[in-house]
Amino acid sequence: MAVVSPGFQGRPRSADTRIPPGQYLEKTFPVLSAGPTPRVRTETWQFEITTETGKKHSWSWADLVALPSEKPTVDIHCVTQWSKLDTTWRGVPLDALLADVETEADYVMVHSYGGYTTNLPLADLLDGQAWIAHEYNGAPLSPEHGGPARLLVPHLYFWKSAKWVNGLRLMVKDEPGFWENVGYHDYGDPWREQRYQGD
Ligand SMILES: Nc1nc2c(c(=O)[nH]1)N[C@H]1C(S)=C(S)[C@@H](COP(=O)(O)O)O[C@H]1N2
Ligand SMILES: [Mo]
Repeated sequence: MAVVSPGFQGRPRSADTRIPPGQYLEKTFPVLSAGPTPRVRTETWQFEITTETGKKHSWSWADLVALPSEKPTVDIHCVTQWSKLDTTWRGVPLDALLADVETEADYVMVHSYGGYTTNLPLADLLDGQAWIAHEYNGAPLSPEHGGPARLLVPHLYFWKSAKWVNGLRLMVKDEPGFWENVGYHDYGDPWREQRYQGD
């Protein structure tokens, strides 16, 4: 005889259905940085996209904030097992920055002030899935969370969301970034628990 535990079907589809496997709900906003926080001034800030042929496209801070921005509210998932729901940002969608970039490349290396790097497929930066975020919770993004601007790719583990971002290098072949080089996954889908290479 089948035993159905009471309440199973009536379980609210709330927070728990938005927490990927192996994650717990975090209410604070932890800071996770592999090194010191670089102090990046908007006066000298630059964002540069380099294609596989070496062609460069660059934006100053004034260029960036002049572009139409969006206000995504998204859930974020760190590989150290915390997830945070309904975080609110303002940022420029990568679609806008990549619109005039001609490329045959399928992969991207994201570069940051301070030397951090992370790799992901180009497709994961397109179609409204990723932003150069410069506000969090209605205020300028703080330095410890990646200010003045960070990448925000909420559908992948949060190590892909490079803080203090300053450029993208388009790659025909995938290459590992900072954490990927020491065993973290090249893609990092939290719903498939792609924490480490081979997962
Ligand atoms: N430049 C840079 N970006 C980074 C990191 C870093 O060490 N340096 N850490 C990554 C990791 S592991 C996570 S979980 C998030 C943490 O972002 P937060 O400190 O804003 O929570 O940033 C990611 N981006
Ligand atoms: Mo992380």
